[in-house]
Amino acid sequence: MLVSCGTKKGNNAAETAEESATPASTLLALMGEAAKQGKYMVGHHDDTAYGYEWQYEEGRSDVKETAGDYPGVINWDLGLIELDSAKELDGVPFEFIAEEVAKQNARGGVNSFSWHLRHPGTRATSWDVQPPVVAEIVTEGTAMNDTMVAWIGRAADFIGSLRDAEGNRIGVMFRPWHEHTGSWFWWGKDLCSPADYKALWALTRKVFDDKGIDNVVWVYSPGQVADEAEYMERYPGDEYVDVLGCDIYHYGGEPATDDYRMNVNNTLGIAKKLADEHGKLIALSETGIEALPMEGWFTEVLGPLCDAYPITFVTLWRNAEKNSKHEHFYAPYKGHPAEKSFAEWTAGPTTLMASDVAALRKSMSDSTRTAGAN
Ligand code: BMA
Repeated sequence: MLVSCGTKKGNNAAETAEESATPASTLLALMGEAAKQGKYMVGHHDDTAYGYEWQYEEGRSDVKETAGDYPGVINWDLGLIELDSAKELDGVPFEFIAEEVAKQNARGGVNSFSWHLRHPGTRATSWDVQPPVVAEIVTEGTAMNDTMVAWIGRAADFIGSLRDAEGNRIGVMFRPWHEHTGSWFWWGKDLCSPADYKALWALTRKVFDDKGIDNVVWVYSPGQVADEAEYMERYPGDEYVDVLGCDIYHYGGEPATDDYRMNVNNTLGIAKKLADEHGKLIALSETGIEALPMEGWFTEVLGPLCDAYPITFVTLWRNAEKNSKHEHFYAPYKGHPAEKSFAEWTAGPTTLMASDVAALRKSMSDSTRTAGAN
């Protein structure tokens, strides 16, 4: 039997916005306003934790050192929180993440979370796809269901614990069960049925909702798709999702630039059409070209693609410290040849860095106050 989801109505961030403001509805309104103004936040994974040539140095950020400001969005990963680990899968301590989330929020920026969690059967990594396990996870009364309820609970507790200096919950994005249109993670398409995948989302939402977690904007992040049917085949439903994202990387270097353009154009085009129909926002939830072999990539490739769609954010993957993983970086670092293109793109009128997001928040709260005074 599939786990039936409890909460079908009333707790979607967009619906709640009309009733009473929550950290989630406030964040979603900010993201909607950005998209409405034809602007998008620029994101970077693990931005203030480490960079190409440093680790855990207060205030540092490869993005800030090349673009002049912190990113509009910092993405973090929850992988290993399920096992109660003190550090996530790339070694970033969860306590550090909670502090950095508050700092990013205080400077006006936004935070988001991905989750590369372990395989609940083998306890190996997300990339351990055998044996298939989602069908059992979503079947009530099974050991796997119990395990996953506990694991999701730990993720929910952490997200719910994120607070600003005044003790208020910080609104964040969460994009669980990502890239499921491929089969490299154990929740991928060849490892479970569409119904089981959707039930996994329902289970996730039920655990979060039962705990009263009200600070999550939910992002659906398939990989690139061929058509609308593929984008929607495993879509959990409008009541579970706020943003229609996609994770698409530029593989194959310069010769494959047109393929990357085609993939992004095709999937963002599909996401835009669906978002209009379903009343959702869209995003390029993960992207990048590893080690930036094209120095003009941001102004010539990524920027024009992002500018062509009403996305609310675009996130670049991490800058692994050079001795921890060889040439695995997606934003430039000081002195990298792509620095100029990155600085130009992020200084342009459509991109929002942390201080731009802060200004947008301020303009929204000013106009709310003005409206209230009238
Ligand atoms: C991948 C790589 C890995 C990393 C994982 C989770 O794309 O960056 O090195 O462990 O993401 O962050």
